[in-house]
Amino acid sequence: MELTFVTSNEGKFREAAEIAAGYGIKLNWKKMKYLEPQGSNLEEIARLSAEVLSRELDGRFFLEDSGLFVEALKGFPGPYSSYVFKTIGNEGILRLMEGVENRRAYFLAVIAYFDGKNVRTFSGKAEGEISTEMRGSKGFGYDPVFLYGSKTFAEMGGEKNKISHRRKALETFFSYVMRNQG
Ligand code: ITT
Repeated sequence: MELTFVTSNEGKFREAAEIAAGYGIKLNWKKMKYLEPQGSNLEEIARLSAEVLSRELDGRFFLEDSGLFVEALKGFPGPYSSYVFKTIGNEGILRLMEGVENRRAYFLAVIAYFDGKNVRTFSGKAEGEISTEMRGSKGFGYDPVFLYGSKTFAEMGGEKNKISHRRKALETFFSYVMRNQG
């Protein structure tokens, strides 16, 4: 089976392609930016993005909206994760967290799949903590500041792909498409 993943983010595509291969699914990369409506939750944003994009693209596709939610920052950057990463970046997150004791955070990934007719969403979560310094050089985005146990995602490499938010969302999604489209 082949599926099309619409994303401008190479890290997201690389991880998803590896997970898909384990299901015997070939992922095609539609590398493009699309309009992301403002919204307070990722599910709503992912769903609306897919609905708008479905009028522009031919056939089935999926996209994924993800974000980092820091408890002590009341869920920031959350839906603004992409913008915050491009502006203040990991250094900015560490600075905002200076002297903060509660370091709990989670990553959330929401996949929106357009099956040619309707949009369906699937989500996955990974819980961890914000580190006190950047560590590791693998992965992408916020990986160097996201501690999962004793390692950051950027120190884990391939292990991240076994337990991540993206992994969990994709597992539910792939099981669904295999069940429903053979
Ligand atoms: P597309 O919308 O084109 O797919 P994007 O990078 O803008 O790409 P998002 O809008 O979903 O993606 O923004 C998510 C932000 O969170 C972005 O800055 C990512 O780098 C970061 N992010 C998402 N998943 C991550 C992960 O597994 N590890 C580290 N950072 C991640």
